[in-house]
Amino acid sequence: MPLSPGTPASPATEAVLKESYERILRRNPGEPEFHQAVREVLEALAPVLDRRPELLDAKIVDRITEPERQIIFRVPWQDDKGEIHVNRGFRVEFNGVLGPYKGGLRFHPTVNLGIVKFLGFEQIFKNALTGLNIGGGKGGSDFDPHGRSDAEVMRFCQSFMTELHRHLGEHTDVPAGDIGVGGREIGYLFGQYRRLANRWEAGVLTGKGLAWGGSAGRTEATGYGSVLFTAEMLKLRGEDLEGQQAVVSGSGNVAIYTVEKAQALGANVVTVSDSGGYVVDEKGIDLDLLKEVKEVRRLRVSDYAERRGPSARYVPGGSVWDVPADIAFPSATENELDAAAAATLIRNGVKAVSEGANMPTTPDAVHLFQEAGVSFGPGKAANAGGVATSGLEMAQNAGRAIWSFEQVEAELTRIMKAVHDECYETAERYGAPGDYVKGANIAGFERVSDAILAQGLI
Ligand code: NDP
Ligand code: 2IT
Repeated sequence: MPLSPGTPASPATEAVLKESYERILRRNPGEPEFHQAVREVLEALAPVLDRRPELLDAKIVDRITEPERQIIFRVPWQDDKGEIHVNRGFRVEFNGVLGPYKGGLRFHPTVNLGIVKFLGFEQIFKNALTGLNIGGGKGGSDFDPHGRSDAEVMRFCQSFMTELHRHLGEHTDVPAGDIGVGGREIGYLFGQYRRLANRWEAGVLTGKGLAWGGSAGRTEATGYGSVLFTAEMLKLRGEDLEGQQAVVSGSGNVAIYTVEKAQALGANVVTVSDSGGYVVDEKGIDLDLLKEVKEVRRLRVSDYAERRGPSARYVPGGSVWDVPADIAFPSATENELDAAAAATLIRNGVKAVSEGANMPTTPDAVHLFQEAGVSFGPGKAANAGGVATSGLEMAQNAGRAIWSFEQVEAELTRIMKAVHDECYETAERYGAPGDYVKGANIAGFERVSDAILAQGLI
């Protein structure tokens, strides 16, 4: 399979891409998610590299796919019974040309170096697309917060930060949340950073509580942004969200605020899910109940169905993508929507797909959507509202300012439209109209590459 499908590159460019990709596979064995993320970006680059040979001469592809720094550390902690556990912590500082490394922390048993590298690599281009000065990074641990008490989570976070703090700083590296890391965890992490650094350095973490340096709207931002991106895609089809049936996967931060914004714009959202199964609710998801079950009580979507009454049905296992919909919002995790699921969605008439999660759609599924004329918003564009609002939090912290929810939402709306338009226009300019995947990858790549060229051999 050539690395320049659709828009064949010159033989010289194709050869360079192939050689680089083979080297990446050799040097990063056993990291399939990282390979997948890199391949998707490389597949978009042929026309850029053909037009701009200086990027080939500067070996930008080799430089951009090698992290600036990778930190792996031991995280020992004690549970409530006094038993000792040892987890592994990661922080990959992937690319800092545009600003301090920026990206979330993920606490989930599947976390390993390859997962963190895939997420960090995506983050470089996503952050570039926001137009803000933030570099790309990601971190996390194979710690599983499910079923742990607040005290256990606190002890884990304190131990994690005891090592990580020496690598962070408001001008150096600024983590935030991701899967398994929300407001509670950010609070414990910030408290430990403050003790160790002896600095009340608000800009060192984003997603903080509103009373101590957090930004209004950060909790909502990723989900809201994903819906706003969808609204822009639909506008080009002469449509909006009013009356559209929507399916959402996941029931965490991104999913909940996707439901909230989609409902506010008139969509009928009928599903949410978790790793155990999904709920289909004929009357539309009851947002207050969902928040109560997930945010307050930290329960499962099966508990939502139990409390909701006859309109809701819990389907253990199974695929949420079997539920017919006009719009699909994959908002749980990577590779959760495969080719079979895409075929089902297409058969059921789906018009738009917006990746609230990072890389939730497998490459085969992406191609099926694009061939079928479905508007497909890739994660590095569609879910950029979260990190963009983290950028706004950093701006408020730097200026010791507090913006209103309305101010933040207005800025988020402006940024999501700008991200959409840049992806759309870049795809047109490079001969792939309507291909937001190519548009996002090329636009992000060019912004980062130009900064690398300007900053010399780094
Ligand atoms: P949360 O931890 O709040 O929620 C994660 C949700 O996804 C839960 O419902 C969880 O179910 C489900 N899930 C996680 N792993 C799996 C799995 N392996 N299989 C099935 N379901 C799974 O995380 P977020 O909502 O913050 O993150 C969701 C996605 O969005 C991730 O891909 C993340 O990288 C991405 N993202 C997050 C941003 C943010 O600001 N938070 C910004 C941009 C992207 P269960 O409880 O059963 O594990
Ligand atoms: O994937 C992501 O963009 C995030 N988890 C949010 C990162 C951030 O720094 O806000």
